[in-house]
Amino acid sequence: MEKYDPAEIEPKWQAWWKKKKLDRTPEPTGERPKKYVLDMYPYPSGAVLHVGHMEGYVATDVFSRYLRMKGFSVLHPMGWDAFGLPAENYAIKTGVPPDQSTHKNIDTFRQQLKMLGLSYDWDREIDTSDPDYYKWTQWLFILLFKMGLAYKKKAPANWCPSCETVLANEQVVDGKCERCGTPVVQKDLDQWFFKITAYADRLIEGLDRIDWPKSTRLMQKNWIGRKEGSLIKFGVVEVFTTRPETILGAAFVVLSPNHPLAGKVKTVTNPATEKEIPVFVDEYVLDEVGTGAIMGVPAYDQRDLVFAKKHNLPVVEAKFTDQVYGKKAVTYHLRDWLVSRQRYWGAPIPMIWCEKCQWQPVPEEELPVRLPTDVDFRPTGESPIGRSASFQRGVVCPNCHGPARREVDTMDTFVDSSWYFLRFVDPRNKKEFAAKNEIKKWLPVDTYVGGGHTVQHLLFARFFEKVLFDAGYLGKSVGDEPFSTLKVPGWILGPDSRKMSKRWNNVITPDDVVEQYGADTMRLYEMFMAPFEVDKPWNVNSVAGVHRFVNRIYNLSVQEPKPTDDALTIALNRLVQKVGADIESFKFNTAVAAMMEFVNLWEKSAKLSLADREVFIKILAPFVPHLAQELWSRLGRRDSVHQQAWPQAKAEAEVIETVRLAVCVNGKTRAVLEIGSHDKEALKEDKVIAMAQNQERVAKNLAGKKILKTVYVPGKIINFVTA
Ligand code: ANZ
Ligand code: ZN
Repeated sequence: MEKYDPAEIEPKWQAWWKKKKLDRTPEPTGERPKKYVLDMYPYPSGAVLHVGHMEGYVATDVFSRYLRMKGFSVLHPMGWDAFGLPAENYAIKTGVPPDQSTHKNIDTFRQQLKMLGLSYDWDREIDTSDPDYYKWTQWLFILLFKMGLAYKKKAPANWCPSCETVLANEQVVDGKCERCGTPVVQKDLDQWFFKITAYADRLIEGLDRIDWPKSTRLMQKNWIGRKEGSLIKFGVVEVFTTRPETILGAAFVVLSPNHPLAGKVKTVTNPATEKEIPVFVDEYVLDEVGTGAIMGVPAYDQRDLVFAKKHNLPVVEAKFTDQVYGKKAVTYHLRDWLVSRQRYWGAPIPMIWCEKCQWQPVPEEELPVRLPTDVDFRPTGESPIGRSASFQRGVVCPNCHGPARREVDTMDTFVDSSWYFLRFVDPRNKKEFAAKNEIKKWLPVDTYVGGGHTVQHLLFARFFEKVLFDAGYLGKSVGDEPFSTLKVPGWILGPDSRKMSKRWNNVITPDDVVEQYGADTMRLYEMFMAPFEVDKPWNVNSVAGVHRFVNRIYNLSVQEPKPTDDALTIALNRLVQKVGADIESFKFNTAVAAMMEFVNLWEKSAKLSLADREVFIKILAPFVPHLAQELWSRLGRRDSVHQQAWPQAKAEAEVIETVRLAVCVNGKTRAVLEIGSHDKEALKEDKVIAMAQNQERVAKNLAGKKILKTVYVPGKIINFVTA
């Protein structure tokens, strides 16, 4: 027999599946209900995907293959989050247009995913930088504009001096640009915003209706930061407080450094005591909370007490008052989403400025507004598209047909990803972003898998879903939450337990692993290494161990089939149950461990029938699809193992047969023994005889007699012949 050779069998079966169009999405029906299993689509950067990126992709593949075998129609698509700064920065450095470098990267990523045998429906592939896609991103922008949810205003914006662009609040981490780490400064700029704050309460309320990790839901809730309290005027300064009853003790007012009145007002009146109190400016008062101004109540608020001590301010103890000053108010940490970017490689904002008619949306029939190619990418703080000669040619106001100018900013790439899951249900539609019946058929996404993006993508996508729901594009059955279940994979760390990075020289690529061991080993190892949600280092020895396991399966499978022994029958039945349940709850590692235990037993007994081999191969199929297909075909099957039904586990009692033994004394039945067929120990001859002699009626009949002969016919009878 030849050796297990993944380099030969993996491409062979991939080609066969492709020819058979196995990964096409079948129509859901009453008997074959839908499941939508989605990965967070990747950003095709210049680097290759490393093994850490693959964990989620392998998990959704195992899950999707399992669901298909369970009789579901599974939508499992893949695409590219293709716009974004790195491609543009690369263009600035090298002169290679972003369009070219991005598509080269996409080709590399696609090839890497295909190499792993991931069962995506490639007919549905989408690319957000394709005009057929961003036409609809622009259309959605206009929809929001028409709904009063998109507006332009001059506002202090987060500005990254290095990237030379504005950033959303969500892209500023600890005061620094999330991408390059440069401290962010505030700059007054005219910017487009989406009114996500109008959905703040619904974004909180919906969190109770989705099956997401608790920590993710909590982080979203805190980010939205709803607080109930009062707005109270201390002269010209309005403060926000959650404890209005403490106002008698308010001994000073503090403004945030960016408050418009900071440094301008020195003293105000406490409306409850009518006393003059001083006004300070300090960083402990945050811009984004309430009004950016507080009343300092050092007797009851710890932060205020610290501040008062530092500045030698009085600590006034006063009784709580129930008199009402000011008005009840709810404040949020969430701010409207700043979506305009002064960069090139994104979807142009489809708006036209006319002095007379102000902002007008580009008429739908003129979409997409294409990205011009006659552009010098170098960032100057103004949008590079502003320097295109072609972009403004012949532009007139859609309303009065007078002279007008296009908006030259592009959209934040998070706008592209806020609706891509909707496009997958109908990716080639030329007339709508997706047909209503396709939306109804597939949404919501049943299982969404990916890491990070807690308060960016995952919040923005929920916002879009609510807007589209309100606009009538999603029916009641779809609802206004896009992702029913969210699973977040842990990080795969380098062998040195550090985050994989070029800097540490600890990056492991799937390409190298596949070359050494094959895709099936790589897949199985990633599922085996640790629980899905936890961070875990790559372990070179464990990969080799998993590879030996795969080899053992291959070698066992070419042995002569024999009737399965009872112990193995029971173990296999348990395996069917366990692996199914574990896949459903994303406990892939324990599923693989159970398969290993089974293989140990199989090796020991070497007795597994043809039918039971088929069962075992079916269980392997979601994890090691190529090997399973190979073994399946070696059993003489001409069809695909991936189109078989998942085996049905039997109740334990049905699997364990009972061996009934008549116990006779001199040919007369005196008792019947019942022993489980799996209990090999109890079925041994000496054990059976001892048990038989101990039966009450047998013992009575044997009392005082000498046993001349004991006849034992396994599975049938024991006869004691006495003198
Ligand atoms: C007076 C007061 C008295 C307050 C008291 C609290 C306790 P929590 O409590 O976390 O929900 N606050 C208001 N705006 C702020 C800002 N921009 N930056 C920092 N702190 C701000 O937060 C609400 C409280 O945080 C508010 O109620 C206010 O202090 C403070 F015994 O007002 B309180
Ligand atoms: Zn006009």
